[in-house]
Amino acid sequence: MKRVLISVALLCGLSCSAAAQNPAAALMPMPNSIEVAADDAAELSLAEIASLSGGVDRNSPAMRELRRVILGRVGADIFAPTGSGAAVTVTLDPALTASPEQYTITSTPGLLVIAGATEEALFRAAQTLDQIFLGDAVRTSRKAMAQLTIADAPRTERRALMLDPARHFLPVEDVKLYIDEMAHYKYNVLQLHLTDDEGWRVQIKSHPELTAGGPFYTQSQLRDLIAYAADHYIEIVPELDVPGHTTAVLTSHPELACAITDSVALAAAKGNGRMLCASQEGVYRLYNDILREVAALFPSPYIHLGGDEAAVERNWALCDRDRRLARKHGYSKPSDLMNLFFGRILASVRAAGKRPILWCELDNIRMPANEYLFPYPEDVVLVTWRMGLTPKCQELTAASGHTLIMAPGEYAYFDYPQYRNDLPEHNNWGMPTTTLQRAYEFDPSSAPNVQGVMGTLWGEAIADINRANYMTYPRALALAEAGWTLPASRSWDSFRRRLPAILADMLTRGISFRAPFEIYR
Ligand code: TNX
Repeated sequence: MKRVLISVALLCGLSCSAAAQNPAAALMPMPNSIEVAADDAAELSLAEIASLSGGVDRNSPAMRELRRVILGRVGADIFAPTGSGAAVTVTLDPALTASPEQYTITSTPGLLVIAGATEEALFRAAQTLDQIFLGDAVRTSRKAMAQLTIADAPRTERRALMLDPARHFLPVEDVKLYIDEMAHYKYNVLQLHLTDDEGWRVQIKSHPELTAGGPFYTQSQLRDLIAYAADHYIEIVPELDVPGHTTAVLTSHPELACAITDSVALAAAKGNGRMLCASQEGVYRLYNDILREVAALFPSPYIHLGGDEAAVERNWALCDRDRRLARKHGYSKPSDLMNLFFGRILASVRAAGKRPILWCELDNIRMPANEYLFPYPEDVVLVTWRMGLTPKCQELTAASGHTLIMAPGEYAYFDYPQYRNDLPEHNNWGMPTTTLQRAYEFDPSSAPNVQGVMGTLWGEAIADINRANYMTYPRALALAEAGWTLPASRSWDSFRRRLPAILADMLTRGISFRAPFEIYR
């Protein structure tokens, strides 16, 4: 078969010329290698399916997804071969060792072969196939597919989005809609920020008082949600933020707050928010119970413990008990109590068989910030997030060997407005703007300790799932490509030309997004 290697430049050429429809016109994220036959006539007819082979479990979510995609786009049922037409082969190929998500798609006139390292890889391949059909609309309408070969694997192993149902609760069915959509773009992790000042959203059976104050997810709802995500090969990571962002837990447990008698000093202290008192045994007992239940509920090997924006100066620094405790340990500054606090909390996480994740905090919130807030234990995965501090977090984690997740405020904070004067005005605390093009410029780096990327949808200004989707898209498409595609196969020009077909498809699913008018010029 005669093939041409389609480079990104060529794809742009293809998709911006009169031939706007082609097999690569709606790929999102762009696969790392794609070859399309030069001969237009040599296409695979999918009007009928002759056979399905390969021995992959038909009941696996990956196979159900492949069936759904081919049935949905060309109307042929791979589970019900008709005896004539194309042969479809789906295999697990142990030779694909670059990543558990590595896959290949090969389409020749009589045969479609999909091979994956794992079922998860086959599910990712199904998304690529879906987008081939979407982009190549005219050919797809003929129930055909171009002759092509795709060989693909992700640049980074974890590509996450984070929802914040603590600030504004999001019902389970809405989170499922969010999962459906992110799966199209090969995201594989959803972090749920389950606790904050505004609410405690996860049922803890041994402590029903925690959820007395508002809507929350029951454990059985969460089990259902976790299984739903797993059917999309998406892992849910729970986050319980400590020791700051804890007004909700302190509402049901006021005895666990700091004891501050100096009201004048309190009124003058920096920061806001109440914190768990580091010297209260009850804090560690309560969180040990909580972490045991959360660890048993979520199959993820990780639990995120927050650790961000702790208002130490107006809590531990002024609390008589904490001051005594700091003196007893010979600590020179109140934030050194973080060592002791997380030493105990992380012990509960490890005892429950999980690995901790924390938001990376440095000794300052602005440059120069040249040290970690406290010496993070080796097994802690850090997330870089503060504006201006990501290069420093990269430098420190590369030196210390900490695994790093990239969620830099400059590119990946999707609660920030996408355009000047764009929404949200509701609860906007003076957020900066992150344009789509800015989000696209993010390069997560190939440093070996960088595990992946995360887009955050902090919920203060996100009242419901339609707003969450509006803020997420199309920027999360840019992030998906940053996390999946190697720099050599990426370009803004190619990305913006692939967007319209994807956005049109989102409309058919009722997914809100900001219309990125600036991509048309
Ligand atoms: C900072 S990002 C926070 C969140 C807020 C967010 C708003 C982080 C680790 N902490 O609690 O919701 O800014 O953008």
